[in-house]
Amino acid sequence: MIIDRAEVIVTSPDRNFVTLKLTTDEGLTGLGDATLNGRELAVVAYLKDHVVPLLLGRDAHRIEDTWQFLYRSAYWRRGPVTMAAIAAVDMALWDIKGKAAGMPVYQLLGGASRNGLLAYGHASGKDNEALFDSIRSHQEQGYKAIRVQTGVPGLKSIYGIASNATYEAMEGVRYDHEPAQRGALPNEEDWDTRSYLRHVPTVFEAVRNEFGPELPLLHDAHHRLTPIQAAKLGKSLEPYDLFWLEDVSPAENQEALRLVRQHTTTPLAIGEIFNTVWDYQQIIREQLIDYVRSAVTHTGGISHLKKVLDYASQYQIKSGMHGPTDISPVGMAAAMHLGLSIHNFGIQEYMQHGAKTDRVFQQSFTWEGGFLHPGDRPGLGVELDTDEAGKYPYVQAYLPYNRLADGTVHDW
Ligand code: EZ4
Ligand code: CO
Repeated sequence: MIIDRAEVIVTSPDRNFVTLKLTTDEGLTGLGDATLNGRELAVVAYLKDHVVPLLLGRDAHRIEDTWQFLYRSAYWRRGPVTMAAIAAVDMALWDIKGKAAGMPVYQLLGGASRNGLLAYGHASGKDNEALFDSIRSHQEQGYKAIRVQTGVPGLKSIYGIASNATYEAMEGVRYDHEPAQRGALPNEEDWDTRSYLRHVPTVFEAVRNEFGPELPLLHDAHHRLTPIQAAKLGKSLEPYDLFWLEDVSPAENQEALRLVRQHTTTPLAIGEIFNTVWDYQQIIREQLIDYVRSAVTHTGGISHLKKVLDYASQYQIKSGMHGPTDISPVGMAAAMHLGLSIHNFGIQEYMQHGAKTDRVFQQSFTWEGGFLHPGDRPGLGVELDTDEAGKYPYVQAYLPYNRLADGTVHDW
């Protein structure tokens, strides 16, 4: 079975998505997600100019060989653009293999290790009242685990809070929350670490008082803290029994997690911006984290992320795959097939896409009682409606960035 056609489809129904579509000489198609938020067109060029020409005529069944060929023959290894491009090829080939076998991809990965995937949603509010409403509305939708982000007194707009601008851009769709904003320039947000560190524990205390001890709660510090600040936050949140504290410090310094770990028993999750197993080498071996945050889309596909998670499983470290709105329905489906099959599944982030996105990507997953399941259609179970996709051309959009009160650029 030969790869006969390879198309890169860019569409922006509610936000930008990049999808690779492979077609075999037997007429089977496979989809792969290559969306890299705010840098989408770099991956499009990488695929179109340098990968598509290499794929045509290759054996569609040779997934591992194709992965190794693309990774090693580039010479320039790793990096978000390269690994998103390879991820898309890998996903599309798994999709094709599933269709050829007449089986959902999770069956090819070893079969189901559980009945469904516990998923968490994003609750947010600029103050506690708005946050509580958002938590309640998530519980009404069935969520059994909830990420909590709030405004910080004195800061205008910060990461993780659904804004009115977002609602307007999304034409009323409740995205809670979509950080990329359409426009020619990135939005500037403000940041103050001391206010944040003072405020967050009070929010979790209020949430525990209102919602009780059972509800699993998560929080994302989004790379903003130094190791000692991160340690302090982990410690101050211990009474509120978090499911995890995410991205406490900039993730490229793996050693920083040693210091954090020495000071707190709050579970740590990291890795949404990692691309390969090498980014995890030290923090997995030294057991410095509890959850692996990589998305299939940004870590070289199902084949590579499975290797990372198998490595993590030797240390009782579990999956917590990234599932924001910038992971397309194809990338989400890939995460669900992988998550259902591995033994060390932890939790799946699930934010829900808008109605237009769901019309472009026809999906077969189910979401019931707080649990996801990829469904039993052969392959990944997602088809792309090219007519619908064609209605929504690419729109420039950027992630925001941060400045401190004195004007210094800070981590976002
Ligand atoms: O900011 O996906 O845990 N989720 C996150 C996300 C990221 C976006 C970046 O594209 O941190 O909201
Ligand atoms: Co995050």
